[in-house]
Amino acid sequence: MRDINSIVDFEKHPINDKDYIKKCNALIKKNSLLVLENFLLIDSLEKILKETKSLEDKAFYCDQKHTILLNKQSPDMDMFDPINQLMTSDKGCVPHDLISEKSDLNLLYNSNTFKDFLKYVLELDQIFPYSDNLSSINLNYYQKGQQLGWHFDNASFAITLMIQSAPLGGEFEYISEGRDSNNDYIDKTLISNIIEGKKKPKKLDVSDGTLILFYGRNYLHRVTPVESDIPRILITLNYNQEENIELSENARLTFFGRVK
Ligand SMILES: O=C(O)CCC(=O)C(=O)O
Ligand SMILES: [Fe+2]
Repeated sequence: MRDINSIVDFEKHPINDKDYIKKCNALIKKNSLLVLENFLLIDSLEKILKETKSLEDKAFYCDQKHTILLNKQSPDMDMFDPINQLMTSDKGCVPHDLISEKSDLNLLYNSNTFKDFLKYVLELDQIFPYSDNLSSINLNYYQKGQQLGWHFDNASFAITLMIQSAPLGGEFEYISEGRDSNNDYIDKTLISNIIEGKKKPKKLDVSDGTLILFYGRNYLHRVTPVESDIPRILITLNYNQEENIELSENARLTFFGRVK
């Protein structure tokens, strides 16, 4: 029987150990993101890679322009206002309902050990899956030339698993300041400088099997266009702080091409 012990490398990442959890909590508080390299055991990483490859032809490729707040452009606002400028995203996505129930991804996503680790590290009371059948686990494919434009997430935290990084391009870039969504604050000058390329963002070099936790609602981030023939494949594990939440129909149509 496979369980979380066949998926996570507990020697490197003892996610059920109090001291390790405390260390991870301190790190994410300090850096605004937590990078756990070699989180997946090699066997599990290979199994998941095979699975993502077998589902690749089912991916829906969005070709949408959006603002950094993931909205449509407003005709009532200056087109050059950084929160009204359009960004391009054209990655592909396979939604949750196409992933096998027996997949390591479902085992990990539903594991109480993993969920408890996330709750303690992110200081959340509870976390729940999405109640629609598409949004909880997503396989993301970035083919040559494809990207995810600058944005802030709608969700307060994001959890990603790198399955196949691109040899060229497809880099995760971010800044760890610029917005305080609780206080409705956005630093437009900083954001404009980043979007225009006048100020350099931070860059993460992410290796295969790495788990990343970050506060994507407050930190502007993007994935640069992939430049290699080998696609970038990344999984997002999506939870909510409340029960019975569905991703909006509009977002489902945009990212999955269908609502159910
Ligand atoms: O692909 C990534 O590394 C980031 C994904 C992301 O930012 C998102 O799905 O909102
Ligand atoms: Fe994001």
